[in-house]
Amino acid sequence: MNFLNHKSDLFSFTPEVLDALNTGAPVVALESTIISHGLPRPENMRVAAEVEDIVRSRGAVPATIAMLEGRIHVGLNESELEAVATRDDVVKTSIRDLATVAARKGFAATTVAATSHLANLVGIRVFATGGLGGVHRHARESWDESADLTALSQIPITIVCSGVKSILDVGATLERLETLNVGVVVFGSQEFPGFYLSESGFTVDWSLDDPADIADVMATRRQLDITSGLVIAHPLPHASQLDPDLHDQVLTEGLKLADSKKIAGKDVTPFLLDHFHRATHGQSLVVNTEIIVRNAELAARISVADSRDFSQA
Ligand code: PSU
Ligand code: MN
Repeated sequence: MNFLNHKSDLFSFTPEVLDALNTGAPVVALESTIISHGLPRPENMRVAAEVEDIVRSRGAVPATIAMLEGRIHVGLNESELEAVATRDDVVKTSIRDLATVAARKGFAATTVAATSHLANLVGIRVFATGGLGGVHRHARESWDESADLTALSQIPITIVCSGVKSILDVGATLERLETLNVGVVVFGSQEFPGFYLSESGFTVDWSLDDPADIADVMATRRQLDITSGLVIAHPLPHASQLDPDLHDQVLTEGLKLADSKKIAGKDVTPFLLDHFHRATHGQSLVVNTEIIVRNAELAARISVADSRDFSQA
């Protein structure tokens, strides 16, 4: 873990994250694409701070990951968070782009894929986000499948999310997660969640409802040398979900709009999320915020249980 011991030009840690990593205290990784490209300004800044607060309140240290002027920051102070939330030159960055943005001394918001890679590299085992990337609708024609999937097939991180974004083909994504050996467990239910919606219409084989049990699964995966990721899907309570009829209507509109505007590649997900926030007059933003905050809270509880197990192993 020489990233921590040597002053590297490539990495920068906040003191609280460095201390937690050196002492084995619980740390939760948080991604930055959700801040720069997933939420509208100025709410993105407020949500990012709220998410960090809830992690701390549950006894873990938040490590929001981003690249600033070519340097990877694990943990952001307030002005760094503000840079990610407000600068127009922050690039949505997956694993393949990290080194290129670094060479240009650029600003990068890391996706689930890139955040998982960096978190694992520095020894963070738990990560919270909103919704995973996955197989897009009409992927048969577009071949658009998020690099989040292949990343999670190779990175032993536990990621708490509200399933995959409902703008995607959920069934196809679940099939790909199976092929890619990514573990999938739903927290407190067997209904795989649908991001803005509590249910996606798909069920999974495994359900756990205690963070300590999830930490046990993580420990056993380490013993078995299983090096793929573990998805903990965390459904919203029904009372908090977006109205399903509104959801379906806005999604149909959004997909049509994206098609007519020829939105492609990495712009598809930010475009559709933005369409939701506009077309629901902020209702989807309220739901999206609750998703991220709840996931961060659960991730912190898992991280606390896991760091206890890890230090005893
Ligand atoms: N979840 C959210 N909002 C987001 C994302 C996830 O609630 O903005 C981001 C994540 O960074 C994820 C990315 O990795 O969207 C997936 O993008 P794509 O579909 O282009 O792979
Ligand atoms: Mn894509």
